[in-house]
Amino acid sequence: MSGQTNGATIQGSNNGGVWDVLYTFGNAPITGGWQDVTLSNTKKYSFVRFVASPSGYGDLAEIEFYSGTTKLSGRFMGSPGIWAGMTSTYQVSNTVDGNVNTVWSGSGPGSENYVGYELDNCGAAPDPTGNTGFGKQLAVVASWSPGQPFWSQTINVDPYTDYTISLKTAQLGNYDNVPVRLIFEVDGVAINVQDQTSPFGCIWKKISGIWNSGQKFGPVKLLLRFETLILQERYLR
Ligand SMILES: [Ca+2]
Repeated sequence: MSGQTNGATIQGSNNGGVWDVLYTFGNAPITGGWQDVTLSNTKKYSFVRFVASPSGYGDLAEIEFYSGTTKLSGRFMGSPGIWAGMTSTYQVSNTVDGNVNTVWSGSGPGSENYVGYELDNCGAAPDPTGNTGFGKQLAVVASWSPGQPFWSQTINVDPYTDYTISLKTAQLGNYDNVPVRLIFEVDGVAINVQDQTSPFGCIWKKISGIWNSGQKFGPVKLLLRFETLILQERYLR
């Protein structure tokens, strides 16, 4: 197994298509049992996987991914090829069945053999407090109903006053890279505080702007809604 592992990699991604190599296995002999590999990435990822070397078939008995001491979980992803078609013997899910005596082996050598996860909640859920700024954190689960408001609040304003309105946003999954635009409204009219979220999961982006109250005085309704931009994107193709 040692020779076949030489050149295997651990990779991370935030869209499931473009992958960064986080670790490359050398030719150190592997005598069986668990081998710990420490990853030095500081970038956060929503996908992680093991990819076989050019001569490798996978050949793993078990694999686990951790962030610190937290074992990561998510949607399991494994390559479909199975050695000699022995579905019940060498399937890729053997790598996560908790049994060190069951092994995965792909149908042929090379990087088409992979096993990993699309991680729940961005793996180690990203924490925006590392950024500058202050305020309460609001978690919103949005529906697939573009244009529908998903948050609103009535606030009291003074006339002809600048108000800074800002939020930080991240999608907790990849969602096929669908761009989403977040739009603030005041009393039903969109204001100039709006921008597109990152289409990639787990990437925080600040959306901020200044709204002048003009003649408005007293309570106004501040509302946040979103639009998906997939129709425009298709049109542009
Ligand atoms: Ca196993």
